[in-house]
Amino acid sequence: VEVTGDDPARRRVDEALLTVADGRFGTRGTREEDGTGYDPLVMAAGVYALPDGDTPRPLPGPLWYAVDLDPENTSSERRWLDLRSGVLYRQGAGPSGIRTLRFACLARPTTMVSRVEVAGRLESGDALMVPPSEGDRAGRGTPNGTQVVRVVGQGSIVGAFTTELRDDGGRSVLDRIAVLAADPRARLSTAGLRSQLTVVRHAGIDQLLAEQQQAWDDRWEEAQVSIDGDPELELAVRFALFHLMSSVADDGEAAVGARGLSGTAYAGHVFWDADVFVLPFLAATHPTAARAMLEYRVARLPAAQLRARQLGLAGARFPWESAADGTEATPPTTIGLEGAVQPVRTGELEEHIVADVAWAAWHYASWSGDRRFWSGSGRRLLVETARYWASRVEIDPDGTGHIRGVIGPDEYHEEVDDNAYTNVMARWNLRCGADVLGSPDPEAVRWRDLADRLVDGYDPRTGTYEQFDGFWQLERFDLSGLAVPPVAADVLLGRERLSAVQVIKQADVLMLHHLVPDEVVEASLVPNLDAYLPLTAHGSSLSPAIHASLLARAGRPEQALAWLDLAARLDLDDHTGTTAGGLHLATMGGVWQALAFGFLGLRPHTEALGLHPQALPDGWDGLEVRLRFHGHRVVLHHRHDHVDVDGEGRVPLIVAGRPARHLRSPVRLRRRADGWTPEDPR
Ligand code: IFM
Repeated sequence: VEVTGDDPARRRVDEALLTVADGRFGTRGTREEDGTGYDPLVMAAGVYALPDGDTPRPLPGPLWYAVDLDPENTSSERRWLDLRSGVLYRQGAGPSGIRTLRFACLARPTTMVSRVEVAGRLESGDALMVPPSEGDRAGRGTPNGTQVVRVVGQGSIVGAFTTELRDDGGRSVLDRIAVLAADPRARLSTAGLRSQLTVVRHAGIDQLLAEQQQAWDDRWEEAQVSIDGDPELELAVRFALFHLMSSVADDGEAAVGARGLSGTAYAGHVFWDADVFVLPFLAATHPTAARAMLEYRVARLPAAQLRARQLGLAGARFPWESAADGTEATPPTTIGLEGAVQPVRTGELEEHIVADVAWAAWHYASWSGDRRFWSGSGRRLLVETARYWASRVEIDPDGTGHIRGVIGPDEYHEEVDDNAYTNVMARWNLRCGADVLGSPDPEAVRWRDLADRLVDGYDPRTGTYEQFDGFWQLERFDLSGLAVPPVAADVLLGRERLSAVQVIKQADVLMLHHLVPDEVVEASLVPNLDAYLPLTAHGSSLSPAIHASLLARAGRPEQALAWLDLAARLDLDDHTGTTAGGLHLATMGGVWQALAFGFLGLRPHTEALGLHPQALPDGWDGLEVRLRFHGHRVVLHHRHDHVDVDGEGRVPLIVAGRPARHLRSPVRLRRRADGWTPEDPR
């Protein structure tokens, strides 16, 4: 992915696009010498500064790559991010002929490498480790000749580096290896850092570069996606996958903020974006990373239990926005367009996050077959979230169950009753929790009964779910007269007006068809797509890719492709004008889901991989997706009239149809009038 020149209007966007990260630390693609007018950032996953007002914000780390260079003429220089190796290159066009490379070692996370090469002389003192502008919270020193910088907030980040300067035929080459460490809760010592530095210095840049290439080769081998016949989309998809892989650690706990490690928008907080949008790609391609994401939730279960108790409820109430300690991190207010202070009610009311966390645990366990997780901390997540809903559901005198006063995924309508998404996800959570507890358990019996009583707004006459109680009574509004979606309808119409009309921010009812297709009425996808798509502003970046996935499943490939194109290029083209604040990781996860869950119709069943291939867009020659199911490698190649399922081992498959066929890979499925049929078993 290449950027040419230095367009001041695109600068911050380009910095986000050119981020290099290793799952623990991210470094935006700011140049070595860039200062004022740019937005440089080194960011550590899940590490925050002291709360600024009510909100913890990411603690900026030391700018380990900075070099004291004369400002370069950047108007026609080239920078490119090599997605195959995770290396950011720069080739200047000015007299110094500057060339640089930079990467975050995937093979040795927390180790960073840079090389700067210019005509003329550099001094080793030109290599800087610049503390972020955090005043007295940052310190620097040079114990034993190693430059060390420490930044302290709620947590802390320390960095140390070593440099090597040489002359290469009149050109100075400045190599630098830096190591960083972070702790979300404590002040770190630098002792471990120095020994790590000794080891990586001994390895040297060339070996680190070779390891980097190998580590990325291995990751792509597991996760590659190819779209034959549409190279532009293929590159955009790979760009998304690259950043998903870069943004999530694969051991310990992975706090995955809405913008990953590429920017500070949404204050680095963890939303359902992580559990529902990002996690599925990792569960299917690099399960240890998905597991680390769940460990983040598991470690914050006590905080969620405490919140439920404080609300007079049982179980666990996860925060809508989560930071280091697992308490609610949503800012209570924001400044609106006219400068007025507006309340933010999502932290109080967007409760579906509880079921979203449960769904992530179930989904990961189903894809990976990780039984230890499922019977240990996964079980605890499922049970405590179900317990929450059991205490939250109100039973009316007529025996029906209700969840009142919530915000659903459509945040344009606040404090609504019986939001279909929340109720159906709660119902799914109660049933799944009951399955985990087992039948003779009286609590499980009660949960099943509550689940059966919960209303879901389904109308069998129309085949649609009412998004919340009273939604169909709201004024009908012609969105097409306002602007072409995606559009921030709240900005154009104002919150008050929006709350009174049938305009929705993002997939809400339709998220059910996407996440829990067995929990909604069969064949209700099309009526709900037809009902809700015209009302959807796509004011959230989470929306387009999910619609692409559902349109593919509804057999409308060209319409699906239009939304997929938009989602895949959302950051590359800065469609929402917000990429400067960081990449939209949820959208990127949604892009993969549109291909895997949409066009290939994949879904995990307890013991088998579900497969329901859909029609591909005419312009594609084929779609190849690689993944793992229950530890076995699977390669799916869809070519319009047939699908090959290969890989290692004999993976059990359930191929959709009436009746569904139980098969094992490797197999070629041929499209016939009566559905997908195995061809000459191999
Ligand atoms: O989680 C999303 C939400 O669904 C819409 N507003 C932005 C959040 C963070 O991406």
